[in-house]
Amino acid sequence: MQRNPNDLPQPRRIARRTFLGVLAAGLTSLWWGDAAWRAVRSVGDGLSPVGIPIGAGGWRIFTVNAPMPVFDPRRWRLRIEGLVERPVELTYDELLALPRARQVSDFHCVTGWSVENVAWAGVRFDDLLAEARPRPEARAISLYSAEKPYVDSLTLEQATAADTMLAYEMDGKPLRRPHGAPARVVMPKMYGYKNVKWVERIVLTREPLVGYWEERGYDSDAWV
Ligand SMILES: Nc1nc2c(c(=O)[nH]1)N[C@H]1C(S)=C(S)[C@@H](COP(=O)(O)O)O[C@H]1N2
Ligand SMILES: [Mo]
Repeated sequence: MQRNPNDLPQPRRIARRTFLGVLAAGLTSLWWGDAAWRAVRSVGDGLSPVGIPIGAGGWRIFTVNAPMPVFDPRRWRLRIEGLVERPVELTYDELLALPRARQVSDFHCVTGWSVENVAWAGVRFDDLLAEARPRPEARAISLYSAEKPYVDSLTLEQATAADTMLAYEMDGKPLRRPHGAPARVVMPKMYGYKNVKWVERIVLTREPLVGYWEERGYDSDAWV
């Protein structure tokens, strides 16, 4: 039986003191430091996403395991493996060299907030996967985050649907750390939890795997 996401406990309101503290720290770059993440974790119940209601344009920053991954352009690699003829490992420059796609789309979190008209640039999944040559039996991809153990999946049909990409730019700038630098999934027709941040490994599989939040009760049928 599939549960209705609305039956799940909603994220608790961040306590006023914590909120003011985070807000004050937000005025400095220190805000993205580990202290803020300890504050965030202290209000989370571990059962529902905790979003930090700060960021331009109504974004809330979601994370399940502090501290957020740090992107080092020289060491970063994106692995593509599983049911493929040729597993590949891309550097950041190699990712940027793939055919570039752009789109403007809305973003919806299942907990009820949205951001409209986000400008993204990135790579379409058919271009991204082409070099690895998916085998005919591959029907889905698992998208593993550098933020462990976050993972989710898309069928190949969903991954190659219009407006779906692995994005490396948001609103004209390289993706920032809290939004998943250097690369995140953007699938505007599905809820935010499918939009895995800090993607570092893509595995081709026969069946879509049950994602992090799906294991905790959200619907695998994540269409908005
Ligand atoms: N690695 C990782 N990716 C993630 C999440 C997360 O906690 N960790 N949260 C998801 C959820 S529930 C939402 S709504 C969006 C939020 O994106 P944002 O943090 O850029 O606002 O990221 C998604 N991707
Ligand atoms: Mo979400």
